[in-house]
Amino acid sequence: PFLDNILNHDTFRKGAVTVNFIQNTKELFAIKEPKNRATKLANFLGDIIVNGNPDVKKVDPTKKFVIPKVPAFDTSLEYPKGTKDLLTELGPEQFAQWLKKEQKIQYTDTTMRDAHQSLLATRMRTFDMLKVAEGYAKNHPEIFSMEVWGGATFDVCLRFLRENPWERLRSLRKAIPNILLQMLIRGSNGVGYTAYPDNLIGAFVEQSWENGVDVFRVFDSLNWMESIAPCIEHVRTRTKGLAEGSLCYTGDILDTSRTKYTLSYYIQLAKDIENAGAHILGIKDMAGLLKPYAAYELISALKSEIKIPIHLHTHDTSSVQSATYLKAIEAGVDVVDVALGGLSGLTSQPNFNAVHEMLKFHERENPLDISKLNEYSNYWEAVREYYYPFESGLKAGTGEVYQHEIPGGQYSNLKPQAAGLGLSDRFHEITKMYGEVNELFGDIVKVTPSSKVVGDMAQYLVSNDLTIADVKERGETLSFPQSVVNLFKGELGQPAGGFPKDLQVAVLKDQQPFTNRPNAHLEPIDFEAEYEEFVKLFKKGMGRSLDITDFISYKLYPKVFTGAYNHHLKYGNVVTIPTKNFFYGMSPGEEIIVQLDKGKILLIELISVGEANEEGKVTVFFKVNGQTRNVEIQDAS
Ligand code: 3PY
Ligand code: ZN
Repeated sequence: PFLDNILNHDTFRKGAVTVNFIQNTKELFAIKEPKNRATKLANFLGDIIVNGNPDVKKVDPTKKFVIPKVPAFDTSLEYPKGTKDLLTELGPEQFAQWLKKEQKIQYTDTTMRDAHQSLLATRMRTFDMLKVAEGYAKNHPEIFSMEVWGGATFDVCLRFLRENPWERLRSLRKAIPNILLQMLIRGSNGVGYTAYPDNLIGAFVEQSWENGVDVFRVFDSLNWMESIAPCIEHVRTRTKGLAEGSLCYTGDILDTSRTKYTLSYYIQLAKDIENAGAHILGIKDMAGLLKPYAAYELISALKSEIKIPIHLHTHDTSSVQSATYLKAIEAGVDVVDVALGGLSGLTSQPNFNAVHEMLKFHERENPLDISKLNEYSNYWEAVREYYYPFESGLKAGTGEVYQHEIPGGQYSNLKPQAAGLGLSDRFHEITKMYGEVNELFGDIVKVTPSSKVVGDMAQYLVSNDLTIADVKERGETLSFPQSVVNLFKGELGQPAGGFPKDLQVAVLKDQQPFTNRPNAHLEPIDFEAEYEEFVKLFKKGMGRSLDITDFISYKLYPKVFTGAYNHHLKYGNVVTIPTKNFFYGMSPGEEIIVQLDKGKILLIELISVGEANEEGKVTVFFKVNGQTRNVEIQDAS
């Protein structure tokens, strides 16, 4: 590039070069940004081609992909008005009243968050979402909300996809200005696995709103109001969005032998959530345990006990959850969560397209353009193929879920985790043990992060050939996984009825548990001073200046953020690489288009891949926008 700069410089071309030309001409040393970016991306692709994507553990060389067909839409068409416009017009309180009065059943589309979190280990890339976001929002303005952010997506974006989650949010907001965007937030645990200082959660909520979130589904993994209420308060005071305070449903209210999570337990919790200022009540059935008749009873009771509208979320792990929706709709639920056909069912949400058709000619029908909805389902069905290494392998609904109670979002992660421990062939032992560990822990609510603790314990026991009886008999001699120690110490809050005392002593040994809010033990963030430190630490930027959202990412996930930052310095912004190439590289002769910015594209063709030299370096030959570009990649094998 330096030589190019000299050759192309006006002074040089005019033949007016003097002795000090190089020394005095600063711009010769500037490497042009796009070229630099192109080189970085070529290095990234070269690395994937030579070494594979480290996140893909097994490649099927016979796998064929079909090109996903993006449903047509009129780009010049203005966005039809939707719920986002209504929220802006009415404000959150009146919006909630509108929702409550609305006769039509309302739909939240979870395709871009929970659906892929639950089926594909959260790996869906922004690239595939943006291809359809605008068209979808223009074709289906009747949708209540789209869940597109939060939960595990934040962590996975940075850790595995090397994307900036905030950039994902901003791009989706831009493409979907008319429909409410929704996120999932784990109360005091934010989008992480542990409690954070209150003022960090407050800033996170505020920035989420500023960057595009409208509906905040707030829950706590132990249904602990002391974690839910402060988060609702952040939404109410720092945003103009909707606080959807949520109760997590577990157990079975119809089973009179189970006396912990009863109908009256849920009614009390719902009242507490309403009193904490929620605009909407969420019922978060994360494992898909809410059976149809139980749903009828629960929703009917809540409808008469609370005033705010009710939003129901479930997972179709058993495959009977459309029936649950039917009964819930009959009982007057206001909104249900569904996923587009191609990414629905099993551990994901019930099928949007099918639920829509189920309600055709019903008095609460909310008619949408079904043929277009089917086209979008087909799009996701094709896109899903790119993510085949992340499928959980579950092929049919399972009645076992009522015994193990594993959340849908955890199920697809548990399999690779078990494989990582060399326990693939003992997976069903782990799921059975998961249920037994839950009993041992006193029957707790299991959802991120408490569900992870139960999973860790189940895997620990199976991999060490230990039983529940062993823990009961000689727990004090065992050294438990760190997450179990943290749970029993009170770091995730307090479960209903407290922890089983004997087990708590065995787990904690000589440590003392606490019973107040874990946040009370955390120093608040000193935003001014720590931000300054942060800017110094990451002063190279990422081709842009870092801002408060980057700082928040760093405070939530310091190591993961640093990894993503270093990846960015080395390879640039990889969000624009097509998914097939991001995971599987390129084949010789293949040409791809990479959109850098609006109107700026790179045409990248892989010419050939050389042999490794004595140092194990492989030269990969590309043509980038017609010019040959070679990169040297260290073969890691
Ligand atoms: C999450 O917290 O990520 C969940 O989806 C819980 O169900
Ligand atoms: Zn869920």
